[in-house]
Amino acid sequence: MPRETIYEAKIEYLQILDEDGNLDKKLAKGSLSDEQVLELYEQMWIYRQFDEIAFKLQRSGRMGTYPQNKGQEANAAGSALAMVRGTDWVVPSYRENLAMHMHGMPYHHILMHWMGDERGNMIPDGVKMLPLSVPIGTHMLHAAGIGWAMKIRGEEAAAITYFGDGATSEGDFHGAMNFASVMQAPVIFFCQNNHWAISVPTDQQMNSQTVAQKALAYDMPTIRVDGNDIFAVYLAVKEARERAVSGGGPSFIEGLTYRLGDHTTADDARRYRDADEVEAWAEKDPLIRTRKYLVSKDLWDDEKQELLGERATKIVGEIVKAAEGVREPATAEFFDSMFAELPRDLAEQRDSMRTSSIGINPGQVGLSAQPERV
Ligand SMILES: Cc1ncc(C[n+]2csc(CCOP(=O)(O)OP(=O)(O)O)c2C)c(N)n1
Ligand SMILES: [Mg+2]
Repeated sequence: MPRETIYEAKIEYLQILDEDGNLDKKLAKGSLSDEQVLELYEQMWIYRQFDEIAFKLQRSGRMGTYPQNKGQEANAAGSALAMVRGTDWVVPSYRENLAMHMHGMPYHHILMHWMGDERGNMIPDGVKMLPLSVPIGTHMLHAAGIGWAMKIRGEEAAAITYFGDGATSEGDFHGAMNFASVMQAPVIFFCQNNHWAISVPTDQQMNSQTVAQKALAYDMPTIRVDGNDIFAVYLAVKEARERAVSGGGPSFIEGLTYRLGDHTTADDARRYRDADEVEAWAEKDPLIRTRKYLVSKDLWDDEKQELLGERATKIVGEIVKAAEGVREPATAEFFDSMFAELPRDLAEQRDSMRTSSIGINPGQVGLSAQPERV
């Protein structure tokens, strides 16, 4: 009778660009070219200004709650570049605005979403993306389904879905992982481990040393990368995509990063986080290290930085103008965004401008009339 080890596993950690901007040339093979690094630096920098302005819009009463992405830009940028725009599907949470933008979602749509305008969730033609998901851990199932559909259709494409460390404690996460694994669907599960799920730190959220190891249960290739390192993120996603489109099934990537801002504008992280911890992670900022790298290669200088700053201010100003300048929606329009073809009961509600609960009681006031004041 045997009593022996029948399964052993290791989790790989990948860092190519350290926080001082030093690159491991050997590991960087197959990763980003100089042009791509420049592109990602500019994208991340412009995004950072967008994020800052979005925060200010909320603070000045011009927008609703907003979750800042500050500090997590490398995860979004590196992964987005490794996926093929218009071919691959992006199934986001709410901390990958830059990835959404790089795959064709206009920034002003993202602001409109947080301003409460449903039209912000409309995906432009040709853009393969689902609307950003605020419910935690629900949307990975959709990505698994999309991946399965692509496999059935024989498309040479993959889906990437993003979620936080906290989301991996949800049941639907495991449902999606299992399904994608059983179906060998071309899906990349990308966990942005930013160390916190609102006020709950990862070590209280789960009793796993890494998030990456959760994928072992589904026999998925899995890796933890430095999520503030665009080289590592890009390479890991590129390899996972190559595997997915050549029939190798799903992969898992844990991008280790840190949320430098509050959870959302409705939060004050100083109440539960040490200033020292935030300070230590601020030094690992993806923008700072990318810039150091570019400067060390003579690809960047103060003058270029100033020009980028001016460009970013102009671009973000136009984004805000576009979001605030959209025409007021007509009341009936909120029926338009959810279905390609409106179900009969909703069509009736739209035509009568009554919600079903109001509509079934003729004595009640419908939306088209002003309620009487009592
Ligand atoms: C289904 C569901 N439960 C609870 C919440 C409330 N909620 C919003 S964000 C959050 C924490 C998410 O943490 P994590 O997955 O690590 O993502 P992060 O915000 O850190 O990016 C929770 C519990 C929600 N939005 N949806
Ligand atoms: Mg988190």
